[in-house]
Amino acid sequence: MSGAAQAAGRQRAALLADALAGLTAPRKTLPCKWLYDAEGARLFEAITRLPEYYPTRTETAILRGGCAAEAARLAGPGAAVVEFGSGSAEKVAILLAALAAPAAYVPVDIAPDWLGAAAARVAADWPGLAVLPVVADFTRPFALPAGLPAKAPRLGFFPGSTIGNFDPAGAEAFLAMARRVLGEGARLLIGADLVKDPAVLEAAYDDAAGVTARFNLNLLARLNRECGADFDLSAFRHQAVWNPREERVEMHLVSLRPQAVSLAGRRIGFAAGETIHTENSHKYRPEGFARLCARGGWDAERCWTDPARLFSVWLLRAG
Ligand code: AVJ
Repeated sequence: MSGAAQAAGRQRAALLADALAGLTAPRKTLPCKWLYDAEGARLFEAITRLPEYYPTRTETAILRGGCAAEAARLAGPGAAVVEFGSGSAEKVAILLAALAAPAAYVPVDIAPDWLGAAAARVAADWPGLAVLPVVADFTRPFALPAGLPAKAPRLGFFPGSTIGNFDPAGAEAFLAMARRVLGEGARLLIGADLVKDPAVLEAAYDDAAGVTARFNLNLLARLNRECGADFDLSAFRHQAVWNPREERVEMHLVSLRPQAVSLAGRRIGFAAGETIHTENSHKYRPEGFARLCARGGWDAERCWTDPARLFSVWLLRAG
């Protein structure tokens, strides 16, 4: 079997194990990382262009509106940029353009094929930049590539408010891990979505065109495709709710009727109205985010927001 086929088989086995654990628990859940197969990644790109989904365009405007330039000035010349969960690696172009003679770009992503494609694009656009991709789960400690110039100032990059997918303890653990991986004197440029009117938040995660609904339901289609499950997609509906106590938007899939689904020889029963919890997207208040960063070993050096205070971008310095 080819390496790619083996990797795909391992992925399917891990997906099935997570699905069996999550769907037989008293409160059904599926980990949000499984939302991003090829179809899920395509739907997420479509989400970032929706009128209701403000985070991507707001963060991009903040980066362009002086934030990237100031972060680049503070990081200094010859920096090595390490991006956690690089995906399509579009926003990093703004940062690379602002930096004086960046030494290296290290995109870290769990999906080897996208990582290779994104790395090749960046390498073609930035002649002379050492592009050193790392295939790794960025939520766990990993080694920086051996070819990284030892004296290059390290600048981590974690845009998109992806940190919001962690619960508070997981977010702190991620920050502490990033601090250890990047080392003494490092900086981290990180996006964090802000608490706001629940109507704005719920619309951003339940758009009128139904793209986010398709994104969420694709998780069940994926279990049908890859694990031989028999979910009837028309018997579930997408739900996005603001949880004010936890200050997060939750995505669920609601069973529209009593039903049973089969997965790997198991029968999984659903009551009418029972949900599968598929994603948390935590929102922050600036004071709370600064405290979270401090617990993870980082000092807030700068914070930028847009005029409507929808989104924030932070430059952190290793404490
Ligand atoms: C990619 C995790 C930042 O939480 O806003 C978008 C994912 N989910 N719409 C987010 C997502 C539904 C997104 N992140």
